[in-house]
Amino acid sequence: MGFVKITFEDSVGTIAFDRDAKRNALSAGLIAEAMAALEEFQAKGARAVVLRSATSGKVWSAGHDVGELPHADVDPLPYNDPLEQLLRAVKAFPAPVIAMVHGSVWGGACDLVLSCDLVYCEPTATFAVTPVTLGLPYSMSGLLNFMSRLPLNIVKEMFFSAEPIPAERAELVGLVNRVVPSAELEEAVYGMARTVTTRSGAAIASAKETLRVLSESTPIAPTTFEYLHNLRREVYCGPDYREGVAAFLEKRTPRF
Ligand code: LCV
Repeated sequence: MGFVKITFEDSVGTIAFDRDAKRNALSAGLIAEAMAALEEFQAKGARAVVLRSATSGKVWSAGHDVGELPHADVDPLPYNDPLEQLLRAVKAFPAPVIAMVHGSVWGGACDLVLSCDLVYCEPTATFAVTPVTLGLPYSMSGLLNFMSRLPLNIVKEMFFSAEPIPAERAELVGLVNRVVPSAELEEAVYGMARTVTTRSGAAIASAKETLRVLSESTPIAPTTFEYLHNLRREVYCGPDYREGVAAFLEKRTPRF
């Protein structure tokens, strides 16, 4: 227990990741606490939520806890994966969720940032999407989330290279709403949160849910879904995924 710190003040909830020993890797335990916090905030009628790191150190979150990924031959990002559940909970929360980013963001944590409604970061923040370093076939819903937020060529650059995108470029391509000097980040984020609390919560909740449904409404035929799922299955049942996870756990460079 104790993987997140939560506060609730003036109708604004804050969830702060507090697992620096593992660079705020999003484990099932940390996610369970974050999900419970969202439920508590909703019960209290929160008008905004801030997602941040308690340490404000080098790493905002190292992404999915790789130690909790299946090692081979099993879909690593199934619908009921804890991180997938958190992404859906953030998107469905009936008030704006604001990502306040200090430091580097990796893998599934990038998907989490892009599941938030607004993203603010400080100048040293970076954003990297890393499934190809694990030989991992990313989820269709995750790819769609990036596609709905970023130009396709930027999505492909991020997913094909796994290279971190620095804050200045992240703002340029629309990954973040604003880059703010570190000393001003907290005020910028909570200032926006306060502004949102003075607007109609009902109108915001309706607009947020409408935008979510419209941005996810990509009708595909069942055979198309099966085709795409088979593309992923061939990867997570293949040699690259087995090698990628093994290399990570053995702290060595993968050989694909
Ligand atoms: C478990 C970790 C992790 C971690 N899990 O500190 O997007 S997808 O599809 O890939 C998705 C499945 C996903 O999100 O996969 C995870 C993607 N994340 C990454 O590739 C980032 C992996 N981590 C790193 O590159 C480094 O840890 C960073 C750059 C984040 C921080 O480097 P730093 O030198 O500050 P260490 O690498 O020494 O890590 C400190 C401890 O945190 C663990 C890591 O194993 C180490 O644990 P021990 O002290 O027990 O050895 N750790 C880091 N990331 N994602 N555990």
